[in-house]
Amino acid sequence: MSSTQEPQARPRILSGIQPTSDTIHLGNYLGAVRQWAQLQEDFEPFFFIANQHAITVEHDAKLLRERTYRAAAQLVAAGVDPERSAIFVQSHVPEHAQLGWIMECITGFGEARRMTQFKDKSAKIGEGSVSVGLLTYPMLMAADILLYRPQYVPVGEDQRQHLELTRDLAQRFNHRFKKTFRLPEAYIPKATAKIMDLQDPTSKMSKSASSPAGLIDVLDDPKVTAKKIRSAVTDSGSEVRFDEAEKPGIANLLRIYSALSGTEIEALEKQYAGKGYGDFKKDLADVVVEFVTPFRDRTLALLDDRAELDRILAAGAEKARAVAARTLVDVYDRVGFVAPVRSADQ
Ligand code: ATP
Ligand code: LTN
Repeated sequence: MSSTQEPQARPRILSGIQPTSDTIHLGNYLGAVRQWAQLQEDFEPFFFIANQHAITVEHDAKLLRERTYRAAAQLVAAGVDPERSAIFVQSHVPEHAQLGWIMECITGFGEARRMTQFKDKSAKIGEGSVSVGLLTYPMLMAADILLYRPQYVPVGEDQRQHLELTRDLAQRFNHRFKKTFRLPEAYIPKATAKIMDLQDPTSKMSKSASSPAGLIDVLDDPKVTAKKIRSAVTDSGSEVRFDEAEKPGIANLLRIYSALSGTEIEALEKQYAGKGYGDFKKDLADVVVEFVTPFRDRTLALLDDRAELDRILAAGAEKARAVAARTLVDVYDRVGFVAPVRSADQ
């Protein structure tokens, strides 16, 4: 049996996060990272910090290094257990870039240009100014995924198109050469796929939000966070009811409340029947502070021990390379690359 067809003890999952901010926001946490911690129970997990993706746009080297550590610390603080999950840095596993090249060579130029994220970003800064890396980013992402042959890829809704491309490329490769890759599925939790901005509940919460008041940064001072919740935009009327169309602000707050407290939205509606928005937001602020305070403390403690973070990342890269290197040997063979012979064997 060839190495990529070995049976897996537990089905794998894989996901990545870009180290492009000092702290993850509540959308990243509820939409992605929290699932990672939950899924590690039943799957064999690989989670990485996508530092090679982070240089597709202009960046500051010192900040990138610091944010890489911050991302690692936040994953561990969020409950991703380094004993159970491989937590690693993308550039520590060179097979990502190596398979990325092969993915680029089986992708059409027009196909790459049509990706929504590329179109949006190049429209914003102009096609002449965007890097070629931004164009080929989805092929690197396909390589990130296919190297590990995961069953699921937990991401937010905005990554669905990249997952579709990954499946297309896997199929194309399997068809053109030999069945090598498993077709991965996106794992997108319905309830928290999109957490909205607190000041503009029709846009998703994002680090590039127009106003910082709409964004809950998980490492912010909990007092600031509580204030942002209390001043979140609500809707006309005074009833705490889940109505996405009429009451997008309250619906978003109910989602956050339910996700963090584990109480069903219907039960929350009952609990707040006859009470106003003020009481509701005050209680939600307490719930959010109860979550962010220990999260922040754990993250800051981890950031104080860089040697421990280095150790976690080295162990993660070792686990990841063991899998990635085997896949790449098969891929190289199937595309017709001559295997290198060590001089000692000659
Ligand atoms: P941003 O929009 O803040 O720039 P991003 O998508 O670039 O976020 P990443 O750090 O690359 O941020 O994403 C980490 C994960 O968080 C991804 O799986 C993404 O889909 C998810 N995510 C980002 N924003 C939200 C949101 N508002 N609601 C739910 N999930 C989100
Ligand atoms: N493109 C993703 C980050 C990312 C990723 C991946 C996610 C890079 N490679 C592989 C899942 C699997 C983003 O911007 N959120």
